[in-house]
Amino acid sequence: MRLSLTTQWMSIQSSSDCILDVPAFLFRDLCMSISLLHCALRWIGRALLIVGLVSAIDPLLGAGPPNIIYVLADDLGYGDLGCMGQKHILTPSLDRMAAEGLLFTRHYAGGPVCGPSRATLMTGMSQAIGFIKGNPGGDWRKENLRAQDVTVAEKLKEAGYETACFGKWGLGPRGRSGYPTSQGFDRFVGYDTHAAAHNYYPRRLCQDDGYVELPNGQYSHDVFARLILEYLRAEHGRPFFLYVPFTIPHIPLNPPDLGSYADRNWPDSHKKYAAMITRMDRDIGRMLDLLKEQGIAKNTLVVFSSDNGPQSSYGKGVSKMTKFFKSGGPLRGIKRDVLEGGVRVPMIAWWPGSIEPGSTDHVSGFQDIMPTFCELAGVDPPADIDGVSFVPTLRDEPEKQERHKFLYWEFIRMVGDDMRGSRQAVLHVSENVKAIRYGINGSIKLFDLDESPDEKVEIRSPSPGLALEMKRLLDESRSPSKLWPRSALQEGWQPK
Ligand SMILES: [Ca+2]
Repeated sequence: MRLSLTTQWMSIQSSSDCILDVPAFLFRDLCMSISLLHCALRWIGRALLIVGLVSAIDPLLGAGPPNIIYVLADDLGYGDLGCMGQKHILTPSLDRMAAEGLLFTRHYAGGPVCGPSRATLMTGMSQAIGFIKGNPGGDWRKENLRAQDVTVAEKLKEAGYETACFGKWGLGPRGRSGYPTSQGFDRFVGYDTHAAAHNYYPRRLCQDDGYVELPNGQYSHDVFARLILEYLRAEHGRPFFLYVPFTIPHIPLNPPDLGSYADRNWPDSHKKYAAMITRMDRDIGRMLDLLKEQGIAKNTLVVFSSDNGPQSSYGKGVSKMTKFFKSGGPLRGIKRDVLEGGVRVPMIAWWPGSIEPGSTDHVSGFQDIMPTFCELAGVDPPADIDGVSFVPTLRDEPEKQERHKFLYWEFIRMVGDDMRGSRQAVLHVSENVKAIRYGINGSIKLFDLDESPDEKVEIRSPSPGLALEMKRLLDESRSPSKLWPRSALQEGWQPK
């Protein structure tokens, strides 16, 4: 963030209007004292003005914490937005958000599929140390967030925030410990499980601890979009945290209309996919406009990202559609892969007046959201997380930014998955080297992401030290788990 703080101090340090020429007349000493006093008063006045300005823009210095809105797309690829190089799908609002905000080009999802990715987002714990290492609902393993798991919503509540979640939750069904209202959210409207979210025209949605019936043919995404605007129009006596995990562009591809794509000479699925993303983009634009209209944009941080890479063709690997749109951008891999395309996602942070426009290649991940939001809210994050606050990056203070040593992801193959075999990956951040292993007894592939960002060309002769370090990280980063045991990473393993 190129905070005006820096600019103000620089202008003072470069100011020369207090340098005194000593007058050569009789009352020289008296005049000099007056001048010095005058100069001192001007300095004090400026200092007070600066403190006032700074406290108005910097939540850490007294103006109170900002509102925070976190919008999450579902299965949106690294290359699906115009600001990330997309040529066919129109995303004018997100492009504008990126132009006005800070675009993170090295941001990583918590995992290659919904469940662990969202668990990391909510808890600040990566897949290496987190409790949920695979998809919780709708699969063979139905574990969810436990009562003792601390979410970012709980921490922000502790800091005095109002909290709400509209969209797809996926970390615990109604009536269980993982459900949003048991995990720090005052309000929840949406799908409690992943499987439920696969129907875009549901008869009802969860609403707090009950249900709300929907009219026939109601597209659920439109409900969430309307709820956001209602929420922003309502009076909030306190700062708020609004978490919006949209279901777009996850399958099924069945939006209410094809928008501006109706006449394109594309397969139907392509038109629908593009129309879904543009619909979501339109609603994000309405949200940003309303924040400005309400006069709260300058005290609201909005973050946008996606929970994993683009979808597969469910049984046939990378789909023709994903190839057509180049949804992964320059990266190789899709959802369920630990290749870059499976886990690297766009992230935009927008906060007019506080975050200067630009882009950053700071290596960050979903686990960093917890400590970042906690820092902005003025509350300590849980001690046992492995996320790193990126507030210094938001403030354009890279010299103060703590770096990750490594990032870890894994995918345990589940029954019915189109991916063959389980896999792990680790990114050694300072070396920018990635290690990928299919099965814990498999050979390790090493990629230098500077030399081969699409992970097609392996490092030919890695130094023995680097090879050993990467193997050690793959072997030892992972915390023990009864539910997703290390043995499940073996080739051919089947759940009991
Ligand atoms: Ca997903």
